[in-house]
Amino acid sequence: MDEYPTRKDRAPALLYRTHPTVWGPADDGPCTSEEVDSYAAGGYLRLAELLSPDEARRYADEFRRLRGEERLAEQGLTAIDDDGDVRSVYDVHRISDAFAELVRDPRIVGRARQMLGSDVSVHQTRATFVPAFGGGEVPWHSCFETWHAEDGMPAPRAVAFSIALTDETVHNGALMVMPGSHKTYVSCVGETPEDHYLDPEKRQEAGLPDRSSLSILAAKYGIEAMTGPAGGATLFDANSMHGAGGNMAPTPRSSLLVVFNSVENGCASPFSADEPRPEFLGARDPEPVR
Ligand code: 6CS
Repeated sequence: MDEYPTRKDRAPALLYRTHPTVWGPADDGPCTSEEVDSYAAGGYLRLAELLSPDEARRYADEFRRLRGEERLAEQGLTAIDDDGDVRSVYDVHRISDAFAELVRDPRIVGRARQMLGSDVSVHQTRATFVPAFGGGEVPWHSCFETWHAEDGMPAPRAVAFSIALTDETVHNGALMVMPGSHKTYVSCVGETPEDHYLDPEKRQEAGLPDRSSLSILAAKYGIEAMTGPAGGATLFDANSMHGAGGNMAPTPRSSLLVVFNSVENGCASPFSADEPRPEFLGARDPEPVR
C-alpha cells in the first residue's frame, strides 16, 4: 500500500505522516540534542554559521565560474531564465571538486547522518542564482511529494540543506518554512505531465498543494523566514512545507541546495509518474557519501 498517495485522486487530502523525522540517536553527530529535538518538532533547523563568511564567498565564486561553463547547458544541467541567463546549475557535487568536497564535509554530511540514522547518499544538488529584482519565486511545496511521486522515494527519510552563499533577507527571497508542517502530508491533485522537468526554467507544475490545504497548514503552524548572513544554513525535513518569494532587492542572491537520502530509503519505481526523473534531479544510485 502507498502510504503517501498523491496525484491520483480528484480531491486533495491531508494525511498523517507515519514515519519519524529523526531516525538516529540524538547524541550521535555534530548537532546538540536540543538541536535534534527542535528539528524533530519543527521539521527544520537554522544554523547561523554553517560555513564561515570566507568559505561562503569561495563557494559563491565557484558557482559563478560554473554558471559561465557552456557545456553544462548542453548537458541539460542548467535552468535558464527568459533572458537566457543561467539561474540554476544541478549536480554541482559531480561537476565541481569544491562542491564535491563540501557535501563530504562532516559539518554537513555528519548532520545528515545524525538526522537520518544511517549512511546517506546525495539525492540532488542545485546551486541557484537570482539577479537583483529578478523574481525567482518558489511556490509552497513539500519536496517529498515530488521525490515520492516522480523519483520513487519510499519514505520521507531525507534531509535538505539550503546554504546561503550570499546574505538572505525577507526582501531577496529567503526560504520560508511552515514549522511543524512536516508531520502532515498533502496529497496533491493533478497527474504528472510527461517529461515536465524538461521545461527550460524547470518550474514546478505538478505536486503543488491546493490553497485550502496550504491555508489550513499556515493557520496551524505559521510561517517563518530563514534570514541571515552568507554561510548560514537551514536543514529541512523532506516533507516540510516551504517556498520563497522573489528577489525584490537591488542585489543578487545565490544559494546551494544539497539533499541527502538515507541509504536505507533507496528510490524505487515512481509512485505517480510513468518514468523516474533523470539522475541529476533524483539519484537512483544509493552510493554512501564517505
Ligand atoms: O525538483 C525537485 O526535486 C524539487 N524542487 C522543486 C522546486 N520542487 C519539487 C522538489 O522539491
